[in-house]
Amino acid sequence: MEFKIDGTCGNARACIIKTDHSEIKTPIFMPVGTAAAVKSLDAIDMMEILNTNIILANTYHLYLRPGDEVIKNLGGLHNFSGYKRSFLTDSGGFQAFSLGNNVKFSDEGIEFKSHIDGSRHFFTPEKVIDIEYNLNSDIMMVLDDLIPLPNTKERIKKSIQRTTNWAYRSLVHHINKGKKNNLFAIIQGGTDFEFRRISAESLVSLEYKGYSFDGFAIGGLSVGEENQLMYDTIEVTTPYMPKDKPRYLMGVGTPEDIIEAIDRGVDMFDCVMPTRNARNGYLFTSFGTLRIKNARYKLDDNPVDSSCECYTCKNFSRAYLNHLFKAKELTYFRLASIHNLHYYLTLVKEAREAILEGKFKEFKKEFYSKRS
Ligand code: PRF
Ligand code: ZN
Repeated sequence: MEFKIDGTCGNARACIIKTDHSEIKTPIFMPVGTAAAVKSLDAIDMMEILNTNIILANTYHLYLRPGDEVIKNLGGLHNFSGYKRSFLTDSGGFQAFSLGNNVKFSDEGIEFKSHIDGSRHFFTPEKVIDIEYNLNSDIMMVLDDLIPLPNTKERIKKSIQRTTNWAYRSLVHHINKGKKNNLFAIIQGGTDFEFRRISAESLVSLEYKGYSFDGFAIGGLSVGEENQLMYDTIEVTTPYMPKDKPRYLMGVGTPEDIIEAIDRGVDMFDCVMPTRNARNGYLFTSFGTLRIKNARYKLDDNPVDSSCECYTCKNFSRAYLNHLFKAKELTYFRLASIHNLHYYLTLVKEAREAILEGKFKEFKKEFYSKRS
C-alpha cells in the first residue's frame, strides 16, 4: 500500500492510499457491503454509478456464508463479487459484540454461535487473518475486543490489553504467512483518555521482523456515549496515531460525526447509516433529512435534492419515490440507496477539496448553516 498526504488544513488531512486494486482519495467514506454486496446494489452500480473506490465487507458473515474457502476457490472477493476495486474487511470483533449473549470472550479468542444456524465457532486472531487471506481483502482488520459503553475501568483495561495482545498475534501470523495485502490495528479504550493513549501507543510500537501495521483504526466509539464525548475522545487519540499512515474511525456515523472527525484528523469512515436509512425512508440532503413517505411528496415532481447530481435525482421525482416506498417496490431500495450513498461520498469529496484549498473551517461552517 502506498500512502501520501496531499494537503492538510488544521488537523484535517487529504491523502491518497494506493492498494493493488484502486487509488483511494481521503477523506473517504466506505459503503458497507457486509455479505460482499452493498444492500440492493451490485458491483457495477458501485463502480459505474457511484464510482466508489473501496467498500467494506465482513469476515464474520462471509466465513459463515458462503464460507471463506468458497470465496477463495472463486478467486477471492474481487472475482466473486465482480467489484474490482478495493475491499476492507472488518474482523468480526464488532459482530461478536452485537451478538450479545451468544458470545464468550477469553484471552484466546471469541467463541460465538452462528446467527444463521446456531452452530458454534471459535475466532482467534490467527484464524481471522487466515479467513481474510482467503477473502483476499486489500485492507484486513485485526480481531479486537470491543466493549459497550459505559463500562468499568477494569473491563476497559482488559479490553485494551487483550486488543494489543491480539493485534501482535495477528501481525506475527500475517508476516509469517508472507505479508499479503495490508493489516490495520484497532485502538480501544472506551472514552477514557488515558486508556486511549496507552492503547494507541502500545499498538503503534508493535513490530515483528521489522514490520508494523499499515494503518490504525479508532474502534469502540458510537456505542452508547454522548456525541461530544466521542468527538473529545477522537481528538485526544489522533495525536498518538502516525502521521504517515491512514486513520480510520470504525462504524461512524452521521454526516455531522464525519465532519467533526475529519476536523480531528481522521481519514476513513464506514457506516450502515446511508443505506439503512435509505431503506427506512430517510433521505439525506444538503438541507437536512427528508422523510420520503410524507404525504407532502405525493404530487412533488422535484428530485429529492435539487442540488444533488446523483443518478436518482437526475432521473426520478420525490413523487415517484414516495409511491415506490409506499408500494414496497424493490426498485425503491436501489434508488434511495444510490442517493444516500452519493450524499455521503459527495460530502467527503467536498471536504477533501476544502482541505486542499485550505478552507475546511469555512466548509464546516457552511455545512452547519445550510442544515439549521
Ligand atoms: N471494532 C471492530 N469493528 C467495528 C468497531 C470496533 O470497535 C466499531 C465501533 N464503532 C464498528 N465496527 N472490529
Ligand atoms: Zn440524489
